[in-house]
Amino acid sequence: MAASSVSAMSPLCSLIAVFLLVTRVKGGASPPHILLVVVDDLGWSDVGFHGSKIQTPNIDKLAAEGVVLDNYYVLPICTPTRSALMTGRYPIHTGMQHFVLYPASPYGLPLNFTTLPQKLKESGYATHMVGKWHLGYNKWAYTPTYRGFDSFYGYYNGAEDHYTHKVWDILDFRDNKEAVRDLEGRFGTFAFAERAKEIIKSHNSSNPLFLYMAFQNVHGPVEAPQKYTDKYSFIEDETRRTYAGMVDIVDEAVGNITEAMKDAGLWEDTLMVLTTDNGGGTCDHATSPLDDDDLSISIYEGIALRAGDMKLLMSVGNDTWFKPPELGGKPDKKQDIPHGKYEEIDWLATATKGTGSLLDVALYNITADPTEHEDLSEKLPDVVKALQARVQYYMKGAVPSLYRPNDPKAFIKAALDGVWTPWED
Ligand SMILES: [Ca+2]
Repeated sequence: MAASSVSAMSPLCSLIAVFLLVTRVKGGASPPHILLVVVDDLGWSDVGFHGSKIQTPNIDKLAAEGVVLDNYYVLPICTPTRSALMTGRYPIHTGMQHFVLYPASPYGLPLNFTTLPQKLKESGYATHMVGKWHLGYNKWAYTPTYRGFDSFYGYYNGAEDHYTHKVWDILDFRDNKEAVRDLEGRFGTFAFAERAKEIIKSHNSSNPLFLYMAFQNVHGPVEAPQKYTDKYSFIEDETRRTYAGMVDIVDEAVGNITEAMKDAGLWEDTLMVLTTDNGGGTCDHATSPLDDDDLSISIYEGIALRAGDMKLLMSVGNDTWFKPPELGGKPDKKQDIPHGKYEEIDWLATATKGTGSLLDVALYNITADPTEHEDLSEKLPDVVKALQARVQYYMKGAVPSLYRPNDPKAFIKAALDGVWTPWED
């Protein structure tokens, strides 16, 4: 199979995530303020309004007042899903479909794609980003303040120590372009919430505000101040208990930020969206719908396409997931593909290797059969055909992955500067 179509396969795979939308926008001509909150790797069952014992009163209140989307789809890992969020495009169309960017990855979200903050700036928005970028920084042109954000306070990579702000033992923290070297010991989420409050407080309310809050919580490393973990002493597993504390912290931050918007008189004209980027990172003891190690970062579903009640899967691992145990399937319901075993470019080849075979097609009525046990592909061939045609439509525009291996020069520059920094300019 040609590289381009191979690359096109996996990024359509999906996971169900936590999402809620709160709109209090009054009628009128001026555009609303937008607060876009991404909670990294937040698990499905780890919020109060989904029945968790982890306390998320602020998020629960927003859910009660807003719209909860219980069933929607995202990409399975950080960089691809964030590239989609910033461009509105499938990663197969931007070249960002490969795994996540590493600190020395010599590429990023291609500069020819317009980003969400760039479009909002055209509409008169003040645009601010706080938190995790993870869309490239090999050159300054790839960094947030060159991609549509008026200001940036956060880190370029995928995750760092929450207290030292180091990735692979080197600092990764910026205030716009300047390295921030005095935050040692301060838990990142507190600093992010503080900056958000400052942005909100100093915003001129006659202009629309776009604030992209990309929390590191609840992504690993699993760390939290004891004050927050002590509330969860009933959780025996220490990692899970600490993770619960991390969720608690981010809920508190959401509460503080929304409160700041109320104090500043912005809230009544604000569209707020809260989502996770890829669902629960089970390796960090979050929960995911299928509750299995590393599932959140797998390409488990191959191609998934949803239209109305129907969901089409193509090229998925043909193990036993499509045959539940009560019908004779094995209890180990799937063959997951640990992310470390991905081929560098060719995800489908990896999938084939990992699973032994691929199931060509499966079709489910998600409304009637939410756990996807009854494959309707033989009963409804016309639906399969229509959805396959749609997949082909998307795949026509697919481009090869931009993946390139780590560049040693990135490490040299970072070591010299004492901070991860663009190294190709
Ligand atoms: Ca993530």
